[in-house]
Amino acid sequence: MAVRRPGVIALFDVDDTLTAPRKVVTPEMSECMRELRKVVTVGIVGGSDLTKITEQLGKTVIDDYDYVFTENGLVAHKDRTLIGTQEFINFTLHYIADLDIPIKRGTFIEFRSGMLNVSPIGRNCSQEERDEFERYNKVQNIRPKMVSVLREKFGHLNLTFSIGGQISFDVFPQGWDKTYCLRYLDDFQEIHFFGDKTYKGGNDHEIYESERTVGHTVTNPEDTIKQCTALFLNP
Ligand code: M1P
Repeated sequence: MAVRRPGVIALFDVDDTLTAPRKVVTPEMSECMRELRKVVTVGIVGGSDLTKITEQLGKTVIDDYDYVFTENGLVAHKDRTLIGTQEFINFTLHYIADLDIPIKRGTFIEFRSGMLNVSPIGRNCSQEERDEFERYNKVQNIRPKMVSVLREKFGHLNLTFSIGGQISFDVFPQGWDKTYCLRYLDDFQEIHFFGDKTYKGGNDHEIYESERTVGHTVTNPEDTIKQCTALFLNP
């Protein structure tokens, strides 16, 4: 019996690599993968979700590969078990379920392009409830406490937790913060950034601190006008 080579993984795209685009895997390819798995760890990484990948690679796909990364790894299975984001979501929803706060509404986790937005009260709350939560949070520190638990538990995922707005915080891969937009501004030698949450952990922090920007902390829109006037309009 062949011994698997330690530390070696063969990771495969799906369309046009394991199957014809959107088509079902051939018996020959399945057999090849079975043989390969005897000598190295084997994984797949596809942009589609698990339903579509299952249609192509078969109902037993999570049994047939050591790693199955669907949605580019947003949903990850290792040895049949969900790891990563899904584990994060399950843990976070349990945490919110156990939270003793006066009001909870729906949509506690919102999927956005490139980030998750987590709200202990739920994004379906009314404006009044939102204002109330903001006041409550300032005293009870619900968001910072929750972030510190999640950071501790999921440190290995290299996530950034960014507290902005009133009722939520954003979670995204490191580097996918507001500095991401700077790659489109290579033509500018001087980039001024204005934001209120420029402190560590705030969602303006990274771009405010960036070497490529001159950072300005503002306290509210009136302050923004004041600072802009002093800097650009009536220097
Ligand atoms: O722009 C700041 C934040 O605004 C919203 O926060 P909240 O709903 O908590 O007030 C969210 O869109 C959040 O993602 C964003 O960072």
